[in-house]
Amino acid sequence: MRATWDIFCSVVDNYGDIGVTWRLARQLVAEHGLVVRLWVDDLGAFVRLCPQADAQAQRQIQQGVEVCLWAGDWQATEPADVVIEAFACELPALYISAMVQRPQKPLWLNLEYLSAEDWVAGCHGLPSLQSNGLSKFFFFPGFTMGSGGLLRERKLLAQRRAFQADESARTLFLRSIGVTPLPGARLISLFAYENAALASWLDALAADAQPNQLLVPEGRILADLQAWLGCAGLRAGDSQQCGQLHIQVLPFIQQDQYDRLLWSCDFNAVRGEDSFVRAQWAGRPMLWHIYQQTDDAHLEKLEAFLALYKEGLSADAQRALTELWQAWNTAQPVEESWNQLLQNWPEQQQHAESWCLQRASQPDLAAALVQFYLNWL
Ligand code: TRH
Repeated sequence: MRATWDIFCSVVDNYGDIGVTWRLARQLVAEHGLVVRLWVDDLGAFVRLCPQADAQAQRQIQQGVEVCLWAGDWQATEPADVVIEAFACELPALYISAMVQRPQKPLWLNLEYLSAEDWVAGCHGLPSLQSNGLSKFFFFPGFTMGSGGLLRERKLLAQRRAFQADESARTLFLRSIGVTPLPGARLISLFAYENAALASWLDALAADAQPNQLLVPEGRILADLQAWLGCAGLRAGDSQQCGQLHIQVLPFIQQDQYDRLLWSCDFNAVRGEDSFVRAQWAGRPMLWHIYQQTDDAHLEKLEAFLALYKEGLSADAQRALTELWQAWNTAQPVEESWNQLLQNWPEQQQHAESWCLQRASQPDLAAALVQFYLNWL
């Protein structure tokens, strides 16, 4: 009998919670043949990522995953063999009671947020005994061997490499989302939260010696973009030219298309958790807008990632990268650090590819979860 898995996702905000759990659910079905239910408390957010889904359906099958509405009034449900609460969301009390009563107890996992901090490897896989007698295990995604790894589909890198080696595939894809690559232009994607540093980056791109083509999926950064352009009401499809900078607003596209956008670009500005990981699999230089936390806890996470990522870069390249990422995440001007980064561009490109390859030598997160379950049995 195939093992059954329940994944619980509470959408706190934006698209990271649902983005990660939807990706994981699909991979567990497609690559491990598991029976997966994804419980989501906000189908509206899910429909944004999976437009063919029905925002009203209590239950529906999408790409082999049973997507269920996690409603406030929980109906009795037989728990699965493996239960994942994503990002410490709180499971329904009735469901937990059913887990306790199940003759064969389920494996209960808390899938945590991604962090490069040192302590992650020490906490990954640890059990926490609950008052009801069940153990809940902490499962930490991460960048180093002792962690749970990163979400990466089996064929992802082969697909990415084939795509990047095929200029016509890139052109065709870009055309399918309404983009015509401008000759000689550096292609950049921009996905970020509100960011006061944006104006200084746009200034630098507009004053550059090389043309820049900036693609901006609709989202939270648009207000800053409009403020810089001095316009309002920007929508998908709109474009503007300012000096050497051509800006185009894109619609929010599906995850697979977004991957192709990242693969197509020379540089990707990403945010949160999932787009950040996908940019790493693109093997191209990137800029991370980390999700802001109270007490600036996110800045420590940023430093922890930078410490890992910059290993192997020359001193100049390290400095440019660090200064750019720090300025971007503290709303400071980025012109200088951006221009410095351009000074060691080939090195940054090579480094992005070798970072990607090193991370890909670790087991992926879905495979690590399955292995964890098998070891636990
Ligand atoms: O949207 P995010 O900021 O999400 C999150 C949440 O805020 C969450 O609460 C927080 O804890 C976490 O970040 C760290 O960023 P993220 O994680 O990159 O998720 C975006 C998802 O949207 C990702 O799966 C990629 C997808 N996406 C598309 O499918 N199409 C698009 O056009 C774009 C721009 C993104």
